[in-house]
Amino acid sequence: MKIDPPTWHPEPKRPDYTPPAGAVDAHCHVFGPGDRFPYAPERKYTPSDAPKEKLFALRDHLGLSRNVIVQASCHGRDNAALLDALRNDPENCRGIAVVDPEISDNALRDMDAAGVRGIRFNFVRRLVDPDPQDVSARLAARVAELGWHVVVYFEALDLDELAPFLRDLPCDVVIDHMGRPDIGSGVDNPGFTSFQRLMEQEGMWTKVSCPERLTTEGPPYDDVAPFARTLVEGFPDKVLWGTDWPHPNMKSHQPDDGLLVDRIPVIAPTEELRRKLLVDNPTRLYFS
Ligand code: 0GY
Repeated sequence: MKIDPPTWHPEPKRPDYTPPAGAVDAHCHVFGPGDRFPYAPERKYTPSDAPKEKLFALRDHLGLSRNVIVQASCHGRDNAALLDALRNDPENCRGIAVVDPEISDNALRDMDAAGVRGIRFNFVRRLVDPDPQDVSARLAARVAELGWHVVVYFEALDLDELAPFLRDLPCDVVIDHMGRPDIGSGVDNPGFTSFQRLMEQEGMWTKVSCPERLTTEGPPYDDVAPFARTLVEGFPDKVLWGTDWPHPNMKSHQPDDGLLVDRIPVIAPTEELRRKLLVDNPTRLYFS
């Protein structure tokens, strides 16, 4: 499989906005290096290596304190690269794994000790062949016993079909990238209204991340900001923020992570909202 060229900006700016102490990048990935942590045979893309050292250097450069590293589809259900990163900085890193439904209790407990706090269900068909919902529901019940939660990734068009499944999960649910709203049809579009209705349920969270992927205009992503701001203001205690570094699959441009940090005051216009988004909420979910 052809290796994608680097999808991240080679020299992100140093942000003008300074995040508060303890700020968490709650959505980022590590890729490889492939000679040590091979990519999954069933992967739909092969990224350039983006190892933990690069992620940690970026965290320092951006003025962030902690990372939640999310297993991406190119590593399938082999969480070795993720676990290696977590064990390298246990104080400041937590992880979201993707696991085989038949995984043993012991393997789950080992992951818990390494800092894993949830599993990801990916329903984006260009990335994976999703498991049946009943299989995923059984797995969610098992990890709920560890106090873990579920992270879900889906496209806005799949929301209606997935909502009953998500509502019934026996644990907190964190929805990636605002449920990938259709930015072109405006913040009042029915899909985004349904999404906010789902968010009203206790235990539903979302990441106000990925403007670079959702935008129809490009940087500085002014078209995406009203969606993120609506969620930050409407659900201030249930929103998380992340860079999505190293931006897998991005083809239109290499996002500047410094710019993504500079957009935080636009989507979270008060200091209190920013503290909740960057520190209080992710600390409650991942570090306490
Ligand atoms: C993201 C987005 C993408 C990729 C993955 O697991 C993945 O491969 O999540 C994407 O291509 O939209 O969250 O990083």
